[in-house]
Amino acid sequence: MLQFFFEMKIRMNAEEMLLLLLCLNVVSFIVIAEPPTCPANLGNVCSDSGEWEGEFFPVIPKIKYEGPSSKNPLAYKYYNSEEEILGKKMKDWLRFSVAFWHTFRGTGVDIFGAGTKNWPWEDGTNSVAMSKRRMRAFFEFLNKLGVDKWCFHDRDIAPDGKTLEESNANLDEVVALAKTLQGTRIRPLWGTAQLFVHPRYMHGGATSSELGVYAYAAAQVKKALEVTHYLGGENYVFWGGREGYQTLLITDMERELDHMARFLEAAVAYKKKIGFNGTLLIEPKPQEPTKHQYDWDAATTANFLRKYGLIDEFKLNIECNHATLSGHTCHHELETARINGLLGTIDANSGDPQIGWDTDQFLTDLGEATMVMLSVIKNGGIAPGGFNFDAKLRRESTDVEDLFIAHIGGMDTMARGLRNAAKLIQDGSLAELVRKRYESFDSEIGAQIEAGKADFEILEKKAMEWSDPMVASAKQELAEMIFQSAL
Ligand code: XLS
Ligand code: NI
Ligand code: NI
Repeated sequence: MLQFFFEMKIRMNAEEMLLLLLCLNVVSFIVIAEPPTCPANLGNVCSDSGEWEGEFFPVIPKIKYEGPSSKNPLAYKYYNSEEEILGKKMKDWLRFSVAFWHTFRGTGVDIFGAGTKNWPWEDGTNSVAMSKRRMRAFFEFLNKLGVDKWCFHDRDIAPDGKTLEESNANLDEVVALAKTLQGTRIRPLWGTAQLFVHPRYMHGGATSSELGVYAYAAAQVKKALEVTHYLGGENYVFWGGREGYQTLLITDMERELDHMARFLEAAVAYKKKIGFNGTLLIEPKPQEPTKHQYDWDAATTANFLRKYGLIDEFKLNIECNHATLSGHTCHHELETARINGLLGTIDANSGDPQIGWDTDQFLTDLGEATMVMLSVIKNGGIAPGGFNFDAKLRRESTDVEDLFIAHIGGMDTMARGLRNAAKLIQDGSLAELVRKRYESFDSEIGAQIEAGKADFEILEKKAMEWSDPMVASAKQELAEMIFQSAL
């Protein structure tokens, strides 16, 4: 190789040499971008077949609660499913769900590099047989974790076919197996259609400029609603993967939004037609993949639903990482949804304050988890919604046990959040601070204002009578001190 470069150097000028090196670099990128193949040391166990002998996770025990003093990474320290907190079992407050796409389709790929995970059950293909084997691994994972809900996109559980009919048939085959594996205990928290990976969706699905794509997306959602219903799913989520724009110079925003509303109306009608009683939800996100996603945040989405008369047919799926991308906190988005009667379900994850995209990390911040649980408790719980771990292992975490550790950590964080929030509510000092802050409105004239009976003339008369009002301290630092003491 060195000799080769030496000879070439004589014949090439510097520019040509640079070009050659760049080409070689590109080639190496292409090589590393190959999908991971079956690890060589697994012999014939790893083939394009649904067969698999024995357990997928033989060294992982059923995960149990061992309490806060446990040092066992494969045990819950705070999540004790049957324990009652504020009159409800922890499992009923939290209603955990595993996201099929991240946990079982995440390869660790990023824009600079290939996948890093070599899960033993993967054979490098995207066949129906592989999908079925993966589904069996997934249900063993759920059972060992003790989680009884899951979320999926149609296309991450079964491969696209050459035609829509073939894709539907693939989905039916995998869904039939999932239905058996679910048994009587496990059900989807929600299903959804993946309307963003395939190139046909490059301009969007419901907001695509192409009529044929709109129809294709409708057919895909129709099928996804059917299979979610068939599996006993409790909800159905619309995340507008590419429902947005890159530039308004070529976008008829008004027309696209009208189309999206028509699409959702048709989904409501079809849901009713097939007798699916699950909740329909929209998952807001401000940007990524498009520069501007139409379902920017909870308030924008609520306005959209109101404008088009869909407000009683939908709720929101709030994702914490999307909340921070939109410049809000997760707590803000949950409260906005809650006070609008739209708090449906939660994608429990978190972003990175220094990275400006959807890093989908497991939530491990106790303060954040406590804030989240304060909203959930105020809402009286979120059933039939739940906490879906829309979160993935970091690219550098490559052991099978990391899949368990990540979920255990995420569940324990939410469980601690619940315990802390309950402590704060039982203690009552925070609520007392808030009560006192607004107590001037607990008066006759305050009641008149809140009932919409105080016009400007009445208020002017009062203002003159009272003269300049005394304004009390907000006590923010005291509130923060009380909050911290519960963590
Ligand atoms: C992507 C979204 C997605 C939805 C489901 O950012 O979070 O994963 O939850 O389509
Ligand atoms: Ni999500
Ligand atoms: Ni996300």
